[in-house]
Amino acid sequence: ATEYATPDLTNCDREPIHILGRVQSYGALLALSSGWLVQHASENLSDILGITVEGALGRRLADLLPQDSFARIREALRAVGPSNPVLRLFGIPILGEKAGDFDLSIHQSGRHLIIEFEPKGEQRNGDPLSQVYPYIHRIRRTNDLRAFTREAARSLRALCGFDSVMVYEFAEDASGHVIAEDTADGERRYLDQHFPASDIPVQARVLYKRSLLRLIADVSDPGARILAADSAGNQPLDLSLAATRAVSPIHIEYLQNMGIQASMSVSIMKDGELWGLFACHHDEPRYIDYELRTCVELFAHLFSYELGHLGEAQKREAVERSSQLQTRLMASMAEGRDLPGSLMAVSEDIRSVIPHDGLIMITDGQVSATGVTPTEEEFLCISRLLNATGGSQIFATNKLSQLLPEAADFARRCSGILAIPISRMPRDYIVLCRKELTETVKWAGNPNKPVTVGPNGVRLTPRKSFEIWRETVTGASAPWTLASTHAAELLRVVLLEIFLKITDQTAAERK
Ligand code: BLA
Repeated sequence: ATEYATPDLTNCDREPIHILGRVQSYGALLALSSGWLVQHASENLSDILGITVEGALGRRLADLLPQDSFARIREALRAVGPSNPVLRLFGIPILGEKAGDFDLSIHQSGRHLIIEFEPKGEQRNGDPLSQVYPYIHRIRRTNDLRAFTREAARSLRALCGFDSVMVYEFAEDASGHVIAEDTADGERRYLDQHFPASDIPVQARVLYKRSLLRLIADVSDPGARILAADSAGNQPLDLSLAATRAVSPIHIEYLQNMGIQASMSVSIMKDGELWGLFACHHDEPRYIDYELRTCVELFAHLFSYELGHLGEAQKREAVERSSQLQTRLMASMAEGRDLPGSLMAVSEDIRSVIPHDGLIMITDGQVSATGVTPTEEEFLCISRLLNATGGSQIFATNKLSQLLPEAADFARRCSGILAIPISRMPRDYIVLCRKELTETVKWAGNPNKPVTVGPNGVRLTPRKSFEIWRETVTGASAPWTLASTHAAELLRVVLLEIFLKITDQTAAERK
């Protein structure tokens, strides 16, 4: 068996969260051998199904469940396969001491078939499934990421009834950022806050690509151990896809320090990668049944699909905007302005396509600037770096001082540059500058809110997380996204064309 270190705050990435051997109290778990014999059972089996663990281990499933229910499970299992790993059955009647309807989640885990049972929740008002499409249509009417995610947070909160729903977007370095928030009391909690990569460690991010939703219904729930029959061997069960999996105690402490009692998160995927999460908080314990969770998952799935579409639409819009930019530049030059003058005149348009804090342009050794930029002297230092790196391609960095130690002195004003070569002459560039990220982002959480702190101390509080994130981004600007470098490439082509026209014109005038 693999050896795992005891998890602590320094080795979060190594906590084996998929084999912790516990379920949450809201569901019971059985693991069966290929011959339908019960090999593992969670200790709360009698609370949930009215069957004792001793009475279940080593028995056949068919002997434990009503014939009809067993038949439905066996029938449904035909649909399970690699492309459809988790089977869901809603409202299966089970007789006996705990008689009632149950929601079941069934999947294969290594040699075992895992079946989880959750008593069906109380009758809900309305039908959440009927709401999913109307919500998605509403989201579709928005056309920028902010409005899009805000609408999604609002819809998801209406669907799941949690006190607060956030949209958390991962950055390239796996840190994250709350880009939308919708709360029951309208109070802002974490909107615009950044958190370090370690708050959602790598093994969790990998797992969340396979298993899209987790509900932590009550942070004070001790959960139930999973016990094994003597014949089961001592390999722990892989619970990666288990709906009732109990989560990392370190994370539980984080949630307790946040002052919330229930948390649910749902993966948001884009281009096959984990783009972000819906993070839902509740100030009281909150359980929603598997069928409603499936509805939430479906919503997130459709949202992910729409997010992909939004990305495509934004790319088309960037092309459109750069052609408008070309028209505007040409018009400005036709009015008799030179290129630097014209570019300064359209700098706002450039900013709407590629967000930046300042713009510097160097042509024929002449420097012009607008916005927050390095000084001319500092810029000469940067241009030496640019000239040394070749020159006909877009060049972007969000940590200038790593390449240019002198830049540490003016990092606050300019940590990131995106340089666009603008003629076929070397050494002519437009350089877009970005301030250090920490200059633009401040802690916005309520400073007066009392924090209760658990055994691992303040490290597991959002405020401390924010400070740790700040340390990791000292000397860095917001990264240049793929969309930005793409737009810069379009701008480069536009400018090249303008240059060609100017050269043609001057040649014609000379004749
Ligand atoms: C998991 N951490 C998570 C999850 C979230 C966060 C959303 C998914 C589980 C869930 O739904 O609750 C983090 N939640 C946040 C953040 C916000 C939020 C940033 O609401 C911001 C508003 N966490 C730490 C440290 C460690 C750590 C220092 O802060 C490790 C030492 C671990 N977080 C950790 C682990 C998991 C986790 C191990 C996985 C839990 C699991 O699925 O078992």
